[in-house]
Amino acid sequence: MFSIRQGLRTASRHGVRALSTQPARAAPRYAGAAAAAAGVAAFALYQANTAVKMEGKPTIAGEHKTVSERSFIMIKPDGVSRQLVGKIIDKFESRGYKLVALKTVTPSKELAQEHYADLSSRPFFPGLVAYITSGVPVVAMVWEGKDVIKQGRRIVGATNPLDADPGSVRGQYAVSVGRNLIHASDSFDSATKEIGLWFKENELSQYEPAAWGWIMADN
Ligand code: IDP
Ligand code: MG
Repeated sequence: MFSIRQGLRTASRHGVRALSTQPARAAPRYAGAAAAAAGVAAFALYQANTAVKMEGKPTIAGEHKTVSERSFIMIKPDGVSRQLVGKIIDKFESRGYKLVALKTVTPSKELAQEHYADLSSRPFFPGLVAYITSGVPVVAMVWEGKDVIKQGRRIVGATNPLDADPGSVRGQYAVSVGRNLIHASDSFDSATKEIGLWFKENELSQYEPAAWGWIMADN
């Protein structure tokens, strides 16, 4: 059975930008011409039956390059164990970003492997999964606001803390690449995948912070 949502995902992989709010783990693992044709057909059907504007409009990660852009930020087990949660959150909050969702999660091996699937062939992958699944929780968060994906990476700092700017989380609080405290989505596509992987849509809050206009206005 080929659902509309599966069709949307397939259409998206074949270059059609589609609204997608489903977790990445739900994505089908097949490809090919038949799936592409079915995906385009489902996409057309979806367009005909919905008022949602498709092109450039929000995925679960908001709308790229607007104030609705969202990033997935995760304080890793060392950040929680070292009791740095408040200091880390403060960097995002006081910059002016909006907290959309936050929860502690003790990740399963499957969740950690899916989150880092693009690194599965790297030699450090088993150690990375063991680190994330140490049994100490992570703090999974979604933050929203202008350029939050790129700025989130700057707030977090370089992957190797020894290369990270001193004012970044990693540059201020870490010295080892294997214990670098925090994760931040590295692109809009990653943010869409990761928010969908860690959160259900109804866990993502819709509200406007009191100072939002003061912070986000360009005049
Ligand atoms: P990022 O977290 O800055 O996006 P990635 O290259 O995506 O960096 O790697 C994901 C995570 O894998 C890193 O944050 C770090 O925890 C771990 N990692 C990356 N490179 C190494 C390494 O060389 N040794 C051990 N762990 C690594
Ligand atoms: Mg990465």
